[in-house]
Amino acid sequence: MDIIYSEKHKLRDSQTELYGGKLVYPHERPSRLDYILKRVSEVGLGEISDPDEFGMDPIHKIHDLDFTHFLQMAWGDWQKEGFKGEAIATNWPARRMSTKCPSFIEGKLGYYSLASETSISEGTWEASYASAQVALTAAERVRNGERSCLALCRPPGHHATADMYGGYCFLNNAAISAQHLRDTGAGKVAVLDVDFHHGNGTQDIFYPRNDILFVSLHGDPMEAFPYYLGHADETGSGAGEGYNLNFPMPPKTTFEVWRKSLQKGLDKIVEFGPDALIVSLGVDTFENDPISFFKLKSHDFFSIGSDISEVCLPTLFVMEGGYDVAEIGVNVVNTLSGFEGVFS
Ligand code: OKP
Ligand code: ZN
Repeated sequence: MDIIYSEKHKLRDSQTELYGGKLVYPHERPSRLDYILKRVSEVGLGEISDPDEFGMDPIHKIHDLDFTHFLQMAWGDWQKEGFKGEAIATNWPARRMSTKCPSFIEGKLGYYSLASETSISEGTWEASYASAQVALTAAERVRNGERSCLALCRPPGHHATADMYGGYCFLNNAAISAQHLRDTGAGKVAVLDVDFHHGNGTQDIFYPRNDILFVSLHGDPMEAFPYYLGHADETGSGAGEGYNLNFPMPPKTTFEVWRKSLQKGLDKIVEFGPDALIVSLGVDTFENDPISFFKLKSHDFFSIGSDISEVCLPTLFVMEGGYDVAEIGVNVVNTLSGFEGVFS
């Protein structure tokens, strides 16, 4: 399987995540991709290429102009005020408050975010932009007839909405590539999100639409981030009714149980009959993931890959989460090896 990768992900190396009331070195860190690349070369998964340049146009098919402008300016605006740490949102337009966008950077951070754990730091925009180009390049490979391609995106994207960042995400790489496939000939696209966390951004972006099906398997939002979206009764709006499918699952869910949801999700995708499949690939369902609560084992990821391959669709894998850094390479590559029919 071909792999698209940009060194520019390293430009995002935030030093602070607000976690358990402390500022810790972020779970979403550059070494995640080093471990994936190491495993890719150990098993000879495929050839690694740099992304091509698609510019801002495909990004603006998904994200608002004022939001991407904010992301580009935020670190500079924050520094200009003389703040010493990284840019962290500490206030939001909560229930019954005004949704007018403030002019001061501290107000803007809350306006354009959905959570506080994700600091904006130097290079965050440049890495996020490169991450989207990686996804677009991989989408082009699949469009041009490759059976599958892996977009080694970092930062991840599935929590980002049209106008909000958070949950370690800034630009929604899966949504950008789904829309790109639509705009270049695909009539219907399915997005299957197997990351531990609900893909609230992708759901929100495509919620009113019937040309892009969104299916997500995740920790029940009653007990897991992003908390305020991802319930089973969220099925789409208007013309999009019936084109959003959530499988929230409880703490300690095993692969045996998780796989039954996967099968139902895949059945729905087959029934939908898309021209391409995008997999938001998070491996934070792993039993030792430090911030998640499912119990999947490393060998289970082979089966995830082979189950997905059985729907026989051109498939774009877009990297999302996975925070047991030492095992992330094995878990990602097992998934892709299973997809390719290689079990070892
Ligand atoms: C990003 B992705 C845990 C809080 C978690 C952010 C999690 C972001 C996950 N107590 N906060 O979906 O892997
Ligand atoms: Zn996740």
